[in-house]
Amino acid sequence: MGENLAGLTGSQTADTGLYNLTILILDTSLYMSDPLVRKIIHLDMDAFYASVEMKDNPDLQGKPVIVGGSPQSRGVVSAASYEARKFGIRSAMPCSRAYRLCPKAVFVKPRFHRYQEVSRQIHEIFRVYTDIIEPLSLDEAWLDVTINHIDCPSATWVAQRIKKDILNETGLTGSAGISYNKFLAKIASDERKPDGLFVITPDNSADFLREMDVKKIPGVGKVTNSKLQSLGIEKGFQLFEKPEDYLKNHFGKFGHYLYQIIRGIDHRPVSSYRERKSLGIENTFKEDYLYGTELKSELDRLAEGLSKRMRKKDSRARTLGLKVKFHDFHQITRSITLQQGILDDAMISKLAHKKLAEVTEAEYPGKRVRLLGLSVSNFADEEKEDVSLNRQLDMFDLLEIMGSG
Ligand code: DCP
Ligand code: MG
Repeated sequence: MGENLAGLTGSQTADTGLYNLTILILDTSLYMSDPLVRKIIHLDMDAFYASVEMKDNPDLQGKPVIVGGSPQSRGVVSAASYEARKFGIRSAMPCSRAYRLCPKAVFVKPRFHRYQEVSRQIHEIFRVYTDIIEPLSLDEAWLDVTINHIDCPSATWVAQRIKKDILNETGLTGSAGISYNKFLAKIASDERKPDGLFVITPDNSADFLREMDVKKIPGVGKVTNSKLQSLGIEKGFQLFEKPEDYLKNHFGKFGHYLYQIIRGIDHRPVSSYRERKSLGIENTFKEDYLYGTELKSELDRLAEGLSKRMRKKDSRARTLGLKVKFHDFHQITRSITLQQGILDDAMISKLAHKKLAEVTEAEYPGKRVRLLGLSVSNFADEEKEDVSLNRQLDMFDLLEIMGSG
């Protein structure tokens, strides 16, 4: 586990007299893997907003669903289900045009709170495997799994597990790209969408990049793409043939980036500095419990411990997370976010019991529980950071990062 990696996970043990409660403080910023042997996963959810809407409302299953403005409005499409894409509907297209392409499409208003909630749930799953997580947007993140919490040497296997966990816990599919750097992992995740998994290894990256359309390179937007086209560059091998000075003359600093990236060179670390901390507490029991008096008092104990810890740190959080590990090591997480106000002691206890009852009675009845965990996140004083979580990677980010690398 991460405890023996300096800076990866701070861990303290508080003796309560009866139980040893391990308090985890996730601080993810200090650890970085060797750039030459990295194992990176890029995970991108499929038709994210639309899939969440379809999951929450079974009437929408199998239909062309468009999340965005109404057909009469001047709004644009945020997300289109894969069924809607068959009609040529894409994100950022005016809703009026989407309606003309498919009049029977169902238009749904976005519910950002819900997407944030699902995004947090997915991040909880990521954290089971690694603390080095860099979100790019609500539905997309890079994970460095070179060293991971389950000590698994295969990043592909970890990606499969993550995809499975996401499906089990949210009912949604995502696509994973696996490679030895961020650029290649991101390109890879798009290769087999939806519900895809694609690996680019050091052995096959050169062949892959030769055949790739250069417009897929992150940072190559419409303008850069038409400039590349006017220079006769559409495929990777055509970009590869150009000398660095030629590319720098035409694209300035971005030319250096293009020169490097088409050779599969990208030393940017997965940097989790944007990730907000969460505060958690968990306990593995000496014996496995069925849902009942013992389990409820264990949860009370955890809730008390967490509240105490929050007071000490003066934390004001909005999201409560529950982790349950069953006797067969199957682990699930559930979270709940307050629309208004912050979590107080009574609320933590009430919500924790509500979620535990849902999980153990409704979802997994009769299963024995081995571990319970409670955590809080989404701290009130960090609200502004939501903007950075939502931001998309653009050319300026890339230039900045590549320039400093
Ligand atoms: N989004 C948006 N406006 C855009 C692009 C995206 O509001 N122009 C939102 C809605 C998407 C979410 O961000 O559901 C994730 O964006 P993606 O680009 O990952 O697209 P999807 O997840 O919808 O589809 P894909 O399966 O291609 O990843
Ligand atoms: Mg997506």
